[in-house]
Amino acid sequence: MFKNLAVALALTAGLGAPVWAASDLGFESGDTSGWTLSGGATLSAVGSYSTNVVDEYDPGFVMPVSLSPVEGSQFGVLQMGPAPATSSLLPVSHDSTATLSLGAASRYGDVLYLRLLTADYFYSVAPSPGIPTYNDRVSVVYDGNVASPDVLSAADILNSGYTADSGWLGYALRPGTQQVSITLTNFHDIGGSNPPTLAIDFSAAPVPENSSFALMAAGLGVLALVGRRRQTSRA
Ligand SMILES: [Ca+2]
Ligand SMILES: [Ca+2]
Repeated sequence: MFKNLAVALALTAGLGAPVWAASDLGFESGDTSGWTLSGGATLSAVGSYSTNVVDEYDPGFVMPVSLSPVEGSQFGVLQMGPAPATSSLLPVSHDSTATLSLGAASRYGDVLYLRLLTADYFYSVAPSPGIPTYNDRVSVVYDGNVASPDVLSAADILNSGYTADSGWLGYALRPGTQQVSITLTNFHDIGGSNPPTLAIDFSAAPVPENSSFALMAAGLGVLALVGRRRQTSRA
């Protein structure tokens, strides 16, 4: 019995080290090291972020937003690279991508938070009900599985009212996820660009502390001991 208890304690002792399984996603280190950027994307770790979201096609629209982290004291702000020049009257698109390989695979209960800021109402509302194809959007691909991304678009924001801010939306990370790739897509034409901005944060599933494991293991040990004594007294 004591041998079993010693093995159980030895096993649980090793669980103490990485408390947050995928903490780099929460930007708590205060930097963006580990992320790979493409398409001219810029990514900043910040404690707060304030801006006015504007719309070139609706000069009367100015929406101040002020963001705070969902979890911890830092979050990420992903912004588009410059829009390539175009003389097109029809919308053309460009992408900016940020990719992170997690240090430890995600676990059940881990949540990725995204908050999309975009006022690309021109393509969304005219003609009603809009041209969804041309919506500025963000798509998230897990472990290279491009067939099933999570997608959030300007139309999703518009559908919830006349706002340019999606609010923080949580996406359950699939257990075992080791790579997250986030792509912002901006549609623009000769009239303007109106690029989207994305805030990113993360909350990890709580991990039982070492002392809880030790208590649990000790409790199991007592139960085993009681069981053995009962067997012995019967014999
Ligand atoms: Ca955070
Ligand atoms: Ca746009």
